[in-house]
Amino acid sequence: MASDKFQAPDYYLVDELLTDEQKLIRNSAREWVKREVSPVIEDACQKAVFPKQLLKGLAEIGGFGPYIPAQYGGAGLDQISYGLIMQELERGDSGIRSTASVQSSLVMFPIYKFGSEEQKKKYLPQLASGSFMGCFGLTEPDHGSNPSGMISNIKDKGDHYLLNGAKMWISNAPFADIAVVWAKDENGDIRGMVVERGMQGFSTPETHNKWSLRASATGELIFQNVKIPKENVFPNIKGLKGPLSCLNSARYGISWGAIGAAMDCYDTALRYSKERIQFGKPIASFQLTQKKLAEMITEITKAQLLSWRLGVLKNEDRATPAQISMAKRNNIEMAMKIAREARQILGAMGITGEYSIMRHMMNLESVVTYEGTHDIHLLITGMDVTGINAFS
Ligand code: TGC
Ligand code: FAD
Repeated sequence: MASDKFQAPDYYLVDELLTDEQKLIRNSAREWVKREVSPVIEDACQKAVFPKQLLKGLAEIGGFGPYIPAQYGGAGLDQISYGLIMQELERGDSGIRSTASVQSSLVMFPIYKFGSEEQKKKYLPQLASGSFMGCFGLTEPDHGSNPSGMISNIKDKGDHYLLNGAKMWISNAPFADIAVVWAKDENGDIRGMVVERGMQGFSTPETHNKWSLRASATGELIFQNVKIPKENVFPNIKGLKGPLSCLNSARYGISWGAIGAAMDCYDTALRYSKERIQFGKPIASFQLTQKKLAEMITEITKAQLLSWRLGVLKNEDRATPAQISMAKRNNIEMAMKIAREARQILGAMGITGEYSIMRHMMNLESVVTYEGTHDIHLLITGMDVTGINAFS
């Protein structure tokens, strides 16, 4: 890949809305991505391997559990800092952001929020340092948008539960040390639990042949009579609101992440358009190129303000799930459109791995689907404003 010349756009001086600490955290993540991610990501993506050597650095920049309190090994940061880290990571690659999102919002968050004191002490510090990696099993082969229909189940066997079922499309599954898994108990209540690699009957086959998120490892979780010690089940949550609360946190982070991908595409296209000469002039001098660039920076600016405001509401514990859905949906659609337009500005060069745009474009096809599809988030907004459920 060409050397990383990224310069972050900030048309409305959104930086002035950030605290010094937030800027410091954002800048150190930005520098780390430039130094460690950009030189290796294209190759990892082409080879479809997750660059595991990045895990230590990800932990050091606070990428694992940024808002988990320091007493459990987290960085104890606020929600805007969390969002900014996700933005910078996805500027590098959605797969790197995915790994951090899953570890932070889908593994550490539920253990912190719903776990026993013993579970918190056992897992959180190791997850924060990256010496333990986690994954999150909600989706099943026959239950994606509708997780309440899940068939994975636990049966009470006295001193332990017996877990059976399967989860599909699970980020980080192939290498995770632990999995936060959601399954129904004998009363039909959804329960959360920690399943550890090595437990008999638990396997994690990798999913191959993806055209998207190639630098992220995706797999299945298969449970065949897995003995789950009772102390591994979360004591403080029952029902679908457990996993959905985790999704609120991850979806919020993704709304920032999408801005990172869009900024990278815009910045690449802007620079290229000033350098590429056709008909004796830089292509940036043609009105149609300017229209594309002007619309991109407008949409990026709107998305920055949306996520920043959502971050303020999250810090005040006032952000609603429907507000989060709106930001996730809007910002990903924005990033997908910008990736397509930016790719056109680069002409044929846009399809090569010399530039990051096509990689972002392909990645965003997963991002628009996971954590609730584009249409599911639209229906969440529709239900919020009308009071009528159009899901079923
Ligand atoms: P519904 O009847 O509406 O709700 C059931 C209970 O949950 C509560 N609830 C929420 N609680 C917290 N946060 C939310 N966002 C919540 N939404 C609903 C609700 O109040 C109710 O509570 P209670 O106390 O009355 O029991 O549920 P439903 O079955 O009708 O489903 C609603 C729907 C469709 C919106 C939901 O199931 C949904 O969001 N579906 C999409 C599934 C999804 O997003 N899956 C993501 C899997 S994880 C993933 O993709 C990780 S990718 C990671 C990466 O690599 O970055
Ligand atoms: P379906 O639910 O079958 O939906 C197919 C289509 O039907 C979509 O367009 C959808 O919008 C539409 N649809 C469904 N219901 C309705 C309705 N009521 N009204 C209108 N339209 C509807 N899951 C995890 O649990 N953990 C992970 O770590 C994880 N990582 C992932 C990584 C990748 C790379 C991918 C691609 C997915 C991952 N997922 C993960 C799964 C993801 O959350 C699901 O793919 C997603 O929730 C959609 O489910 P589905 O693919 O089964 O699609």
